Amino acid sequence: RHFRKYDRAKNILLDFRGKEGTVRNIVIVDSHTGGEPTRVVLEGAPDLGSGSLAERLHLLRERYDWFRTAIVSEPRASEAMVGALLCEPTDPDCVTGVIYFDNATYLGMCGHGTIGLVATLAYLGRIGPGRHRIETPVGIVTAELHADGRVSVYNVPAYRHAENVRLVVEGYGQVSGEIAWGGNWFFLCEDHGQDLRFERLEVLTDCCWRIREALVREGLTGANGAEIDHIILYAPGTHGAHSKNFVLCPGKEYDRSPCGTGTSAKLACLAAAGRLQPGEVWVQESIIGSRFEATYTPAADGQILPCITGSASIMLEGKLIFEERDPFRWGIGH
Ligand code: PYC
Repeated sequence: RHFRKYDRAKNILLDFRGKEGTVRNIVIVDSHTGGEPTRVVLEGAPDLGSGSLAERLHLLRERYDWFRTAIVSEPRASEAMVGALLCEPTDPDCVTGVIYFDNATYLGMCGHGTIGLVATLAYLGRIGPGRHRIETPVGIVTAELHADGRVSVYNVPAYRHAENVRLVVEGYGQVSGEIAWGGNWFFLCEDHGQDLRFERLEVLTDCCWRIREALVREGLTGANGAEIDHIILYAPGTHGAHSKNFVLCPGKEYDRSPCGTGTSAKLACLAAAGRLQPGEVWVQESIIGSRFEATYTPAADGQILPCITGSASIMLEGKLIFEERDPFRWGIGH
């Protein structure tokens, strides 16, 4: 880290392994989806080659992680920001490829981010109403831009991995829940005993973090040992919503939106339990009161194909500046 150098004349950055990366002209558009921000990076990323999106994510993580922190960390962004790096897709039928990341890590898929990405592409005049395929590191998703600006995301297949998982959570006692995949790994909990109110963000964050620690302590994972890095608490919804949630993301930030991949995981659990029929609408409310509408169609092997609908608002377009004399240009703490 200490060996990073920015050569202003040549417009290159040498990272601590001596690799070069361009840091000028990082062109962005910011949006928010139900309160959760997305920063789409249009230009200026390091060259990640032409491998699969999963391979490019691996390269970004291993070699250019400073790029992630520079884009989404404070002081340039808020810790809630999710980055969406546009990439050339390997499948020519896709309108774009995308790699999502947040203040702590990289995301396989991101529902609110895909809604923000589609709204951004529409704002830029790159797409119009209709269906568009988007390549992600965990598969191709289809997004439909409706004439009124709403976006429906046909997500990757979701499934329940484990049910009735019991945990003893330090400071909170015993809870039970389900482990499910919806494009990321989730632990979904209904019997947490917490009052899901916005004023209680700190205690809700602490409770979820302790659940996450308990999962690690008990060696509980998703398929193939994957870390469960998203925790969701549920309560009855308000104003006609079926449910309200509090979602804790990997970097200890809560999702302001109802979480598209989390809602996909929820649908998989509801379907597996026979609590929601194919095509039936599930309205998921977030801790700040924003909403997604969700439905599913059954797929092979007990999996489901979720469809999540929401809308995003464009907030900003601009260019990021990295001054050499700025000690926090890669983000506070990086
Ligand atoms: O909407 O899928 C989502 C998401 C994941 C993390 C933050 N939002």
